[in-house]
Amino acid sequence: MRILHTSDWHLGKKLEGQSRIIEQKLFINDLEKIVREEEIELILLAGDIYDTYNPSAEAEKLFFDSIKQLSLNGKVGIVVIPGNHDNPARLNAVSHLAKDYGVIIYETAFQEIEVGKYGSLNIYKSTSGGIFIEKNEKKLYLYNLPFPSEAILNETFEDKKFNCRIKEILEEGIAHNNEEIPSVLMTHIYVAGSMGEGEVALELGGSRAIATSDLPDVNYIALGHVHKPMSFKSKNAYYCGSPLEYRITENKFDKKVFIVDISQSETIVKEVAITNYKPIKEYVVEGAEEAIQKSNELLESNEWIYLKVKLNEPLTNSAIRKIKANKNVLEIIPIINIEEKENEVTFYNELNLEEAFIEFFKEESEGLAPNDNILKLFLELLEEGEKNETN
Ligand SMILES: [Mn+2]
Repeated sequence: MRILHTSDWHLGKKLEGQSRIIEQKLFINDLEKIVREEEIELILLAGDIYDTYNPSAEAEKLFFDSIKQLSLNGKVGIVVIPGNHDNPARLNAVSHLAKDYGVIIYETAFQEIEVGKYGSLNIYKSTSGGIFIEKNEKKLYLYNLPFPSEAILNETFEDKKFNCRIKEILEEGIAHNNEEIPSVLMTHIYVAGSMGEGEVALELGGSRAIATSDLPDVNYIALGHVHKPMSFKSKNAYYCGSPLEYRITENKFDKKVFIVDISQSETIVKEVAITNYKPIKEYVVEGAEEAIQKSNELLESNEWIYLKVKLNEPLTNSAIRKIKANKNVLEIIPIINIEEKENEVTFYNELNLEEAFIEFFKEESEGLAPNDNILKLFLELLEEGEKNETN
């Protein structure tokens, strides 16, 4: 069977308050082209479909349009699991309508999907968390584990180590395949690949992790959660990553989806690079003038921009306005000349209030002194406070 593996769409996600919906739509259009050209039979969407628990109407509409579009109106099967960013019940709410398009949306772990026709997919047998899929005279067993929070699993991990419990769940889930057909696992989880058994950090970036050795031996494992494409080849396990750069730290690697040919005897994985519709860039300039010039230069460029500006004094409002005339400038980051920054302890009790305010302001703003307006405002407030005191 020919599978397309994608994850972490984060529909509705914003970058410094700016919408990414246009880029997300471009991605879906490109994905449709890939589905058609590569003759994909089944799409696995491994969680974090939305960015928030309460997605906007715009984000939900994009998801509904996307599953219809990518299923080629029911010719291609799609299986979806919730990630940690998704609201499982809300994601699942559309599942009855989606069924005719060949789309299966999981809400919880261990869910038993109703047997029957889903578009051109035939689910001929169903187990707790697993489905036996038949399509184009090819068969596959797919076990699905949504992001395994305690709420979704309906159990606590106090007595057992998280990774041991997940290992047990996955092994049991895969063992349901009692036919001579390939097994595929889809889940949304942290796999701490470099750690050996028994030394798995329970917490990794706020999420619990499992080790590579906790994964079962199957024909393919479609992982979601990590935004960078990664592989654990000994286990046929892959993170395809997110389709867009969602943070500046993600601009160091290509965005991908995976096309996987799975048969009983072998698994062939092909990486397909996704166009970077609007890259995130960082520029470093010196002084306000250069910052304004750079912003002007980049007016027509299709980039998200972080502008680092080396400064000796704060930018004026007028300079900020001129820089921000370029709507792609997400943030102006001041860099203060370190040499001028004093490392001494400030003894506030030796200063008058105005001096103390200036020192305090500098400490809070990486060495920048308050401009005249701020200082004036402070002195006015001070005066008012004194007046009130004497009243
Ligand atoms: Mn995630």
